[in-house]
Amino acid sequence: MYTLLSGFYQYLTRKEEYYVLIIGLDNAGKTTLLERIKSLFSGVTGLPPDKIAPTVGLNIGRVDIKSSRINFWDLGGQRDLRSIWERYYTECHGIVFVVDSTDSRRLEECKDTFESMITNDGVEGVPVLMLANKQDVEGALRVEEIKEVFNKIAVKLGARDSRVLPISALEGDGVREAVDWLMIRLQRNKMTRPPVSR
Ligand code: G3D
Ligand code: MG
Repeated sequence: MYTLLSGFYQYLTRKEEYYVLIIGLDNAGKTTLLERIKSLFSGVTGLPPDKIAPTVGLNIGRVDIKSSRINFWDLGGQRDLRSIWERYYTECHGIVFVVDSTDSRRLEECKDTFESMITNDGVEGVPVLMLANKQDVEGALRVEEIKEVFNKIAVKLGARDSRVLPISALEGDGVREAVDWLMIRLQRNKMTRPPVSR
């Protein structure tokens, strides 16, 4: 009887786990975004912005949404850390690429980084969400302007789901919508990249 009940309990509490990479150049706002997602979706207050140090290695955030668990991996963005990203490509279910919309000087570097990610065999078929961050800053590039730059390489995205959305990780604007978009795509892409069942 106990086995039966505990089996039933496990069935009810079973979660599908997904892994999502948060990548982008250093200073784009990846860790701020991760902390914002954690505070929005798990009720845990994230680190205050002045406590966020440049990421060396990996920050992990785990949030439960409905019957799914999403593990966000915030990978460091400094040039010499980017080579590590591809080790995670084959295991992830989705990718969030964060762009600093206030840094037009590094837009070209950002584009090259995006292109080398998107053309990597390991990410084939994985939904990609590009976030134009820091929209709260006056004079920041608008989504349309960011899209224009990246449209040139959009053909390389192939048939996968992709989108560019505006956010402010610092103030939280657009973050919920971004995660909602991602959730739907992860579910939709289940056949190609099945979640881990726990
Ligand atoms: P990273 O993890 O991609 O390297 P961080 O980036 O999350 O460490 O953020 C880098 C800097 O950008 C931080 O400022 C952070 O507060 C700021 N930032 C992140 N998101 C936003 C945003 O949406 N709006 C604004 N205005 N700033 C943002 P500091 O000054 O601490 O270096
Ligand atoms: Mg960081």
